[in-house]
This record gives sequence, C-alpha cells and structure tokens, in this order.
Amino acid sequence: MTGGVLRVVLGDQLSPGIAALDGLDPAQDTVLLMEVLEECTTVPHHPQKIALILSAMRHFSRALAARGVRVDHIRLDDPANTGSFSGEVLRAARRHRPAAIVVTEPGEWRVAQDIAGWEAATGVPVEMREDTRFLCTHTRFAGWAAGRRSLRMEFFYREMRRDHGLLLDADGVPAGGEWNFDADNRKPLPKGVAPPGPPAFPPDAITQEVLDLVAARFPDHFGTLAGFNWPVTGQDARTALQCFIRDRLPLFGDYQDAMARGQPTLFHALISTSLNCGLLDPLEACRAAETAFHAGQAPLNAVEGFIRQILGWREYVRGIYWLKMPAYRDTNALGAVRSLPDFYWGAPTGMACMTAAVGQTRDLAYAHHIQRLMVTGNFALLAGIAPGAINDWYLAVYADAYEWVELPNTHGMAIHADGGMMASKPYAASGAYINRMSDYCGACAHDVKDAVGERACPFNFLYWDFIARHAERFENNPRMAMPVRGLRNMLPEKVKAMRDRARAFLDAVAPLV
Ligand code: FAD
Ligand code: DLZ
Ligand code: SF4
Repeated sequence: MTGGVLRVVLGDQLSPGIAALDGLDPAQDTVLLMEVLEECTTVPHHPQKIALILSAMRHFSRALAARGVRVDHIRLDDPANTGSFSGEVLRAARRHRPAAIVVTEPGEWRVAQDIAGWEAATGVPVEMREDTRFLCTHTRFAGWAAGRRSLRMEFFYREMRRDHGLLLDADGVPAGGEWNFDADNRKPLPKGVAPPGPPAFPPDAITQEVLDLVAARFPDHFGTLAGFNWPVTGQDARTALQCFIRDRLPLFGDYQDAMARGQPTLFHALISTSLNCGLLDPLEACRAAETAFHAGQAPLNAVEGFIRQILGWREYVRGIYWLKMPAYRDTNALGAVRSLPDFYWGAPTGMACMTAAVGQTRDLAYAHHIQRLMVTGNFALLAGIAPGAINDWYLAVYADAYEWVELPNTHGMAIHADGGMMASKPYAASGAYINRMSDYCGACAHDVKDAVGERACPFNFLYWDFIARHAERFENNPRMAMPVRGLRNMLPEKVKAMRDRARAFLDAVAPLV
C-alpha cells in the first residue's frame, strides 16, 4: 500500500466511528489490529477479559473486511508476533511503507507513552487523534476543573446534563425538579424479588477458537472461562442494552446498592465491558434510558441513576485520570502498606461477603459497583492494602477494567489514596452496612454484631482500627467527624481490644509489604 495511511485500532477502540478511521480510503489505506502478549500480561488479566477483547477484535476486523476495507490483523499465535504494540507497528510500517500512521488516543497512560515512540522508531509521521466517543473532552474537563478547590462529581454531572440536554425540560430545569435521586436508590433486595438475568450470547466459532487459545495460553491467570457470556459485537451489545432497558432498568434505581446471595448481577446493566471496548455508544445508552422514561416504562429514580453513572461518574473518572496522571497513581495519602490477602485470589475465608464477591469475580469477571466499593474495596481501605497491589488486582480481575476507569475508582473512590481529590470522604464502613444492604451475614462464620469476641466480624474491628489510625486526619472532615467522636467516646479497653484484634488479624492475612 506504499503511500497510504496505516490506521491503528486498539482493542478497546472497536467502534465503527472511531476517530482513526475518519477519512479512510479503502483503495489506499490499511487498518491494523494487533493481538499482543504484553497487553494480556501487564497484569494477569482474567481469561474472560482476554477472550472478550480478542474475540471482539476478530469480529471487528471481519466486519471491516466485509465492507471492503483492507485489514491487517495480527493474531496472538502468529509466530512472527513480537508481542508488543511498538514491535507490531514497526513490523507493519516495514510491510506497508505508509505515508502516515493514524491512531486514536489510547485509554491508558502507559500506552500513550508507547505511542509517543512510534514516530522515531518507524520514521513515519504519527497522528494521534482525540477519542470522540467520550462525552467530555480533556479540554472541557480541564476547563471545568480549573480554579476549583475541590472536584466533585455532582457539579460536573449537572454541567454534562446541560451540555447534552439529557433529562431536562425546555427551560433547562431537570426532570422531576431535582438533579439527583440517589436518596431513593438505597433499598436492600426484599425476599422473593428475582431479577431477570441478562440475555445469553452463546460463543460462535470465532469466540470458541479464542476461548481455546486463551485456555491454552493463560492457564495460570485467575478466573474461569466456562460460562463466558459477554457481547463481542456491536449488535450483541445493543441487544444487551435493550434487554436491560426492558427488563431491569425499572428496578435498577431501587436496588442499585443491594447485594444478595446467589444474585451476582441483580438489576445492573452489564454494559461496561461493551462501553469500554467500543461496542456500545455511551450517549446511545443514556438516550435509550431517557426514552424509556418518557414512554412511562421506567421511573425517574432509575433512569436518572443510570444516566448519572454513565454521563456523570464514567466521564468524571476519565477526566480525573487524564488530568492527574502520572503522579496520581503514586499517591498514597493514607500510608497504606499491607500486602493483598490470598483470599482476593480465591483462598478460603470465613467472610461470606468476601467469598461471594471474589467467587463471582472468578466465575464471571464481574462484580457490581457496591460489591467492588463496599466489600473488596472497603476491606482494602480498612486494612491499609498498598495501592499498587489493590489497583493491579482490580485491573486484572474485571472484564471491564482499563486503567483510565479502574484507577480513579479504586485509588480515589475505594481506598482514598488520593487524599480526597476525587471523593469527599473515604467509603469506610463496618459490617453493619454490609448487613443492611445484603443477606451475606446470615450465612457467615462471623457475627456481624460483634467487634471484639471470637467470632467478631473483621469489618467491625478493622473499621474502628481504621478510624483510630486516621482520627487526626478525619476529625475536621464534616462527613467523618461523627465516627471519630464515636471512637473517642468508647471505653479505652474496648478500643484497645478491637485494635489488638485488628493487628493480629492483619498480620496474619495481610503482612506488611
Ligand atoms: P451498572 O451498575 O449497570 O451501571 C451502568 C454503567 O454506568 C456501567 O456500565 C458503567 O459504564 C457506568 N458506571 C457506573 N459506575 C461507574 C463508576 N463508578 N465509574 C465509571 N463508570 C461507572 N468500571 C469500569 O467500567 N471499569 C473498571 O475497571 C471499574 N473498576 C472499578 C473499581 C472499583 C474499586 C469500583 C468501586 C468501581 C469500579 N468501576 C469500574 C465502576 C463500576 O463498578 C462498574 O462500572 C460497574 O460495576 C459495571 O457494571 P454494570 O455495567 O452492570 O454497571
Ligand atoms: C486489554 C487488552 C488485551 C487483553 N489484549 C489486547 C490486545 O491483544 N490488543 C489490543 O490492541 N488491545 C488489547 N487490550 C486492550 C489494551 O490493553 C488497551 O487498548 C490499552 O490498554 C489502551 O487502553
Ligand atoms: Fe461480611 Fe462481617 Fe457480614 Fe461476615 S459478618 S458477611 S464478614 S460483614
């Protein structure tokens, strides 16, 4: 193709409208997709995540080729595969001798650094284009953040609602007169309510070939492949969205924070994998929910809650990531230095909540937000697990994990390592919260009402130990002052007993790094 453009599409850029394909000339240009070992092993990604990306890449290439586009798709098992993006771009530049290389900005800082070296390595000019699939540009986010003493999602979200005209009446007033109906979205799941499951996406021949490849190549990665059920095409992703809007959106809001035994997905959408690799458009998902509201098919608390997650939280965490990297990843405001307990990798534990969250993570590469935040995240926060270790875990085990979205959620929201840059208070909670929002405690070896006895719930003594460790830091935080006062009003012997339990427990399961 000498003289044409080499258009690079990464594994999370599988959208027909991706910026790198703008202006594509099928007579001259070649689209490059690269299955590379490095991307599968920077952390030991869950086999379902690897299979999802590779299968979606292969389906994407097939669809492009069917449109008459020349595609150079490097397979993971190609003997000449160098195993890295830069190695494969160099080889492709030698093969095709393009006049230019065009790529869409990547989702991860690490990969942006890699792309910065392509021009020197190949001697071909490289154009990196903005990723237009997001609803807030970097410039827009930086402009919003400039001059603010603290960044809060809620205010950003209102601006995004205005920018995109979602759930607003003709005068710009938010539907229902409020911006946020979160207070209505905190119900535990009542007995007898059975959420309809997501639709089935049985593996086709392409996916089956990839599942076999992944099983053979990554046998040691945490997670099972059996039951793989992720959409791998844009069409399947839209089916998943439509089924969610029809079957689960109406109760999504009510039970958004609930957790229940044997109910790994509840009323959640399961669309983050599709949104994040480009199979589904975020604005399309928001508009579909808004349409359901106007048609009277879903209540406002559900629709507003769903739109807030995508238009608010998803864009907000991306904005924070690109505004604050690379220093963001190295912050450790709470001085957390413990190692990650083996039960995050499936070792047995008596804690029923942890067993459920980790077990479904192994089987599905999925846990919903409250499990990630208030079970595995809360434990890591209270225990003081080193940020690098817990971040790597979240990046590895979820099928929707990419650093731009994983890091702020873990580092900022769950473990408060950024010292409150992203969230006003740490989401620290004792066992009482888990007991209120789930039925896990009824099946647990520990007693959720006990904080010092033999069967004491670890979340209880770890919670008070956490408050004691950081009392000075949090005593003037209006949202944390109450537990600090509570601790100071406790009998010193009780505090000592809980802190002794905490230390002994942590030294056993999470020794200092
Ligand atoms: P739903 O609950 O149905 O929500 C709908 C959509 O809203 C999601 O698909 C997602 O795109 C978006 N959304 C909801 N909450 C968030 C959020 N906090 N940040 C960004 N988008 C959000 N999400 C990821 O996509 N990738 C990650 O790597 C990731 N890591 C996380 C780590 C921690 C510690 C925590 C607390 C949260 C993390 N999240 C992550 C956010 C959230 O848990 C997932 O987006 C959600 O569970 C995906 O499942 P769902 O599609 O069923 O979501
Ligand atoms: C996550 C992932 C995996 C497992 N494999 C590949 C791959 O083989 N080829 C590819 O282009 N992308 C892969 N990805 C997604 C990349 O890690 C992602 O594109 C970058 O991290 C930028 O966000
Ligand atoms: Fe989790 Fe404690 Fe409840 Fe057990 S008792 S399920 S450890 S919160």
